[in-house]
Amino acid sequence: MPDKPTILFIAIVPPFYAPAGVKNYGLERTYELIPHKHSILALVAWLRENGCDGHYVFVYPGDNSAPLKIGKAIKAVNPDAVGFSLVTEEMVGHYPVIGAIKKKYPSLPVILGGPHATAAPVETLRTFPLIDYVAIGEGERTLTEWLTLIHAGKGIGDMSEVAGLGFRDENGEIVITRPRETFSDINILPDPAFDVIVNPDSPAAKRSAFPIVGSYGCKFFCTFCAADHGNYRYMKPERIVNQLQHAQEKYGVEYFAIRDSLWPPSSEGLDDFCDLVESRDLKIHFHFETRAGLLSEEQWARLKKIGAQAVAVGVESGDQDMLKRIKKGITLDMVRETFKHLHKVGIFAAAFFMLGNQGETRESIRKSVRFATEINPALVSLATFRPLPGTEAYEYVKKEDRDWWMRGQYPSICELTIEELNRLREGMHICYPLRWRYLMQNVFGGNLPPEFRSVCLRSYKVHLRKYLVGIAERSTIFRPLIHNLKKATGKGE
Ligand code: B12
Ligand code: SF4
Repeated sequence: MPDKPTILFIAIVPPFYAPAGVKNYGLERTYELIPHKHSILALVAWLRENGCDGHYVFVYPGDNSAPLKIGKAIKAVNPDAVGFSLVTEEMVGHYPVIGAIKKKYPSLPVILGGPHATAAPVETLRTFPLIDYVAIGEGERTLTEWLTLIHAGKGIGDMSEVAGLGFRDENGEIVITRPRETFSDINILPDPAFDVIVNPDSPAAKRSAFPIVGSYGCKFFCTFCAADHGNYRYMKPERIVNQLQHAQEKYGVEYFAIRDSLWPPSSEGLDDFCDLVESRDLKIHFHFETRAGLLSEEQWARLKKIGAQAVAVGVESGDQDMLKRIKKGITLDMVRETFKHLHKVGIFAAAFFMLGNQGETRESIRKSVRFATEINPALVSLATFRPLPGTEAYEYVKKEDRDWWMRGQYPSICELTIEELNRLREGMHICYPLRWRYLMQNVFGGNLPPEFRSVCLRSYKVHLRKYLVGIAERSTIFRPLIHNLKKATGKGE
């Protein structure tokens, strides 16, 4: 047994973290994504500050050596418990790993936290009998209290005083303890334990898009999102700049992926952030996600000056009634103004749209298409809506369809079928850049720096090829030719 309460976190990382590297927002330079879970970094840091310890082992999907790697980590750490931090769509993929651990180490307690456990604690314990405990909501204090009891040899009979916990009692009945209070000020939390994911001697950190998250919850109420709505807290700009500086000095990081769902947290805090980056003379580059209507043209210009390269704006729909229905809290005019600033300043701007939210119609999709071409971003990203537990939109899903994530087939909650939505999404992705205005704004004209123009030109060429192949595949003259070509190059059916 370890000398202090110790947990080993285990994760199968999502495929987009594959070592081959990805191109963030289509940027010319390739940055690697560090296979991490921000929750785990936050929890490990807290554990260390509070008399406990935490370790992390990750494996890639389909890796045959995964059981060996996990087994080695369990042997090396000899933990009191193992922990998982999962979103809904990871539950099914991770459960066999939990099964394998339980088979080999039946007495090792398993605890699950994160958005799925928080949104559906009772269902999780009912559906996944090998999960012993679920942590509901913010996990720092729940975990230290629980782990300390586990380390002291306590079991389910002693857990009822730990807030924010779910488990099965001696009779198999599910017990949910009183709610865990949230931190009113997250500035008291330690910096994430980056050392569990990055090795200072590895060149990988230098090539990475280094992850930063500086907020808990969200102040908005979008119906498709499972964030802790209305309970928004964020770290002071100084805390974030310290993290950037630390990562740069210790690991040689140049590029940061600010992962908050909403950044900067406020228009007012932005000036402090920029002042700090400038006064410390940090040479950084970064991208982030933001909300329309938050920043002025001057603020966008300042962000560009201190290293902002790309930004994704959650637009979701080009139909004002849809925006209202999904409680997005923005207007189309706010979006128009934001993209006007971004074009003027010359920041690579992506617009994120969703297809298939509640009340979506063919007409509202037509409006989204028209709106996307009007605001004319360098990249349009479209996602087919998935109704996640913990969201308001989940209430629109028929009862019998609510376990869709176990089957891997998400249901539609609007008048279009999933097949129709996916077809439209694909078509829109292909056709979006194939316009003269796109080229004039993002390639031949506009204010984007040269490396981003070439990204846009490449996007144009890739989609033009797809479009032409699509036409040819449908034509009776070219179809056999393409079939034979694909066969000859090994890309065929
Ligand atoms: C940052 C972020 C990302 C980042 C980084 C994710 C990562 N791996 O760290 C990126 C952009 C990569 C991402 C991707 C995705 N995300 Co995301 N993401 C977020 C976001 C904005 C913040 C999460 C965060 O890091 N918060 C800070 C940390 C410290 O807090 P936390 O994660 O809430 O963890 C706390 C508790 O949950 C608990 N806890 C968590 N794990 C554990 C484990 C144990 C053992 C214990 C005791 C406690 C515990 O304690 C933590 C500290 O208090 C949230 C929205 C939000 N505002 O919360 C969505 C969110 C988590 N994402 C979501 C989704 C759906 C996804 C994707 C599936 C999207 C997609 N289709 O690709 C992928 C899946 C990625 C993955 N497999 O992890 C959903 C999950 C909803 C659900 N029911 O599943 C959320 C809630 C947004 C939404 N749309 O509703 N995401
Ligand atoms: S989608 Fe973004 S802005 Fe809306 S509630 Fe979720 S985190 Fe907040």
